[in-house]
Amino acid sequence: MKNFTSVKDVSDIKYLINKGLEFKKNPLKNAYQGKNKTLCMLFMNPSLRTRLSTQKAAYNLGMNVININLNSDSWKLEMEDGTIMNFDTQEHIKDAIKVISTYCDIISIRSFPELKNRSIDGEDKILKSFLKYADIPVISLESNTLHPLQSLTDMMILTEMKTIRKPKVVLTWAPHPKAVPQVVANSFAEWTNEMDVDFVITHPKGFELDEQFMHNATIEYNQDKALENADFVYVKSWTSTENYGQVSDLHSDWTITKEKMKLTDNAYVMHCLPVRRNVEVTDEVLDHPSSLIYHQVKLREFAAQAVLSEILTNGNN
Ligand code: AN0
Ligand code: CP
Repeated sequence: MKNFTSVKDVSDIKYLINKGLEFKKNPLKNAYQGKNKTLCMLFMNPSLRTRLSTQKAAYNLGMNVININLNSDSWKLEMEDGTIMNFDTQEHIKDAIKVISTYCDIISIRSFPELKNRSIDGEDKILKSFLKYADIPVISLESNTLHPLQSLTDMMILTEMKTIRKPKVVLTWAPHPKAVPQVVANSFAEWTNEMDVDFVITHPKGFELDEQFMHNATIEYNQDKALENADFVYVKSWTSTENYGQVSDLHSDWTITKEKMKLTDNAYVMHCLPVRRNVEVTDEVLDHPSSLIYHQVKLREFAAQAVLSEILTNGNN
């Protein structure tokens, strides 16, 4: 594996999931694999989990880490090719990427969508610039379109918590006071479609996700019906597709409550965090023993470690 930006970069998903679960058992089993190698972590947006877990994973492999908040710690970057740079931006992204490639061995980047124009966000221009100009492997820490480190973690959990029968996994939309990206939901769908599960997605009309990641998932507009007999309920808010980037109706009856969970088959609850408590999901659901939210946090470290270790092994092939 050279880059990690989508499930498409992974040739053997089961192998990568199991590699992550192996690191969970023994985080220091390859403690020197990354000795004298440097991971650069670039953030254009806030992060708590991705920053901590990826950095910790790199340390578990003996790597050095350089963390930069792009646009505040460095020069203001120009993203468009061919621009006459006599305005606000100070350095072209292609020069910045070449500089980082000179000093580091793996580059990782978080760049959220702007949520102004869905088709422009769908182009994932910043990540593509990294793939184009970097001379070293690239890892997405959540791009305009996908969040593969989160999704790999979530697939590790679906694997680890196997139910007796083929599990029913429900991805449900949830209310949020602000418009948030469709990225985590699309990414969860992209990966879950590779798993042997019964996959149902539920959301109000007008919140349709990206067709290219839906495959055979069942779309059910009635949340109660979708939740029936679920084994896993994955909760996430995402912006309306009809009114992209806007919150015109909170749909507060979509909050996941204890009553809604009674429709399921004692399902586990998952959320990537950060979560708006008592808006997306109630406290009693999030703090119930069947909530996996902190388990997801823990496994983020080992998902990132599996990815870094694979890239350290094969990234230059
Ligand atoms: C971000 C998102 O939905 O993409 C990050 C989640 C990992 N969340 C929010 O913006 C609240
Ligand atoms: N789940 C997740 O990626 O969290 P952060 O945005 O805090 O990194």
